[in-house]
Amino acid sequence: MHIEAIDFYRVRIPLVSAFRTSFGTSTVRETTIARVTTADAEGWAECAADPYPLYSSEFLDGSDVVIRDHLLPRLQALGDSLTAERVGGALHPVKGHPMSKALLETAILDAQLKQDGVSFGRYLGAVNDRVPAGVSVGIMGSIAELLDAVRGYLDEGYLRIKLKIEPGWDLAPVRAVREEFGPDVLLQVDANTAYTLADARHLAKLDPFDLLLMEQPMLEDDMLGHAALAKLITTPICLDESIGSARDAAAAIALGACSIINVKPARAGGYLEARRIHDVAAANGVPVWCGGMLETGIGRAANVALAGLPNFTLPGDTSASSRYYAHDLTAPFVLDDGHLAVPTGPGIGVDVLPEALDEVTVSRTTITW
Ligand code: NPG
Repeated sequence: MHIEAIDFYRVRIPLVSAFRTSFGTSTVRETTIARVTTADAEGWAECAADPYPLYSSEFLDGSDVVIRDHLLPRLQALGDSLTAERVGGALHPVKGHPMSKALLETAILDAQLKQDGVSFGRYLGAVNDRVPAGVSVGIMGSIAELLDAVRGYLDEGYLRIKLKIEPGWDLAPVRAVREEFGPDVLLQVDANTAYTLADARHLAKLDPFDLLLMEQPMLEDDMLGHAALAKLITTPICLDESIGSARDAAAAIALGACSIINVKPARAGGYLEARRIHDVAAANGVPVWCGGMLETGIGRAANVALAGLPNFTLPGDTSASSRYYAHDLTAPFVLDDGHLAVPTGPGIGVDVLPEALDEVTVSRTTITW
């Protein structure tokens, strides 16, 4: 592939409501959007890194530097032999930085697929043309506020509710949601690493609430801790932050550290490794679901395509655009009977709206190849 230029847009997009997790509160989504230009196509992707290294060690300013000084030169060295499938190998010598690598690989893959007239879904192996949508509900100031939010999402048609939890906001919100909305609501919790094994007895108190899963209760490198916790509680453990590769997935499954995996392409360095995680999990009979990082329509489109693969058997954090944004950067993703449609056009299958992008762009850098 012959790349002519890559543009990087730093954008700041207001969220429709504040989103609080155990690692911080966001009111604005700040991220980097990349556009790869070739003679025949434009490829788009979105970086999942936040301005602060709180979810993972990556953060946006660091991502700018690693892309400019360490990743792009390695891709430029490939010349016209560059393909999306070669990105991972070319960037492998650079340790870490999966979100920055994913940004480049995904934008290049989008351009390549648009040139070839193939959709992300077809390329990745999606078998479903629509995917069930769940929603992630942040930590709130009160139980009443939480119940209002959950009621609103259920009324919109969301098929699964995920509650963010942390010490001090766990049993009470789960109990309240179960009492208010009954046992049939698909319900799960996400701790974003906020607990330790010393909390096992407390976390076991969630067992009677028949949760689908408990996501990432402990630190990302604590595979043995998760394996120990899995023996002490009956709620299935799902790993997110811990799973950066198919090898991590294989190790976690073999150790008994999880029985479900949240697949986030950005955390794994891109959609190709994300597909390998899916495949390893499928081979071991471990279901997966697609996570979210507050993506705009650009990242959401590719996630929805991935979520169409056969072993994505649980509803993902693939919510409608309106969950986060009043004005998305693409035509909005909308819920239809609790589902989102997998885009069918070439590449990510959605167009970026130039005026919407202009509106939220705070700076732009162009790299000519
Ligand atoms: O629906 O896009 C979404 C967000 C789902 O809760 C969600 N994401 O820990 O998984 C997470 C969390 C997150 C958001 C993590 C932003 C990092 C950044």
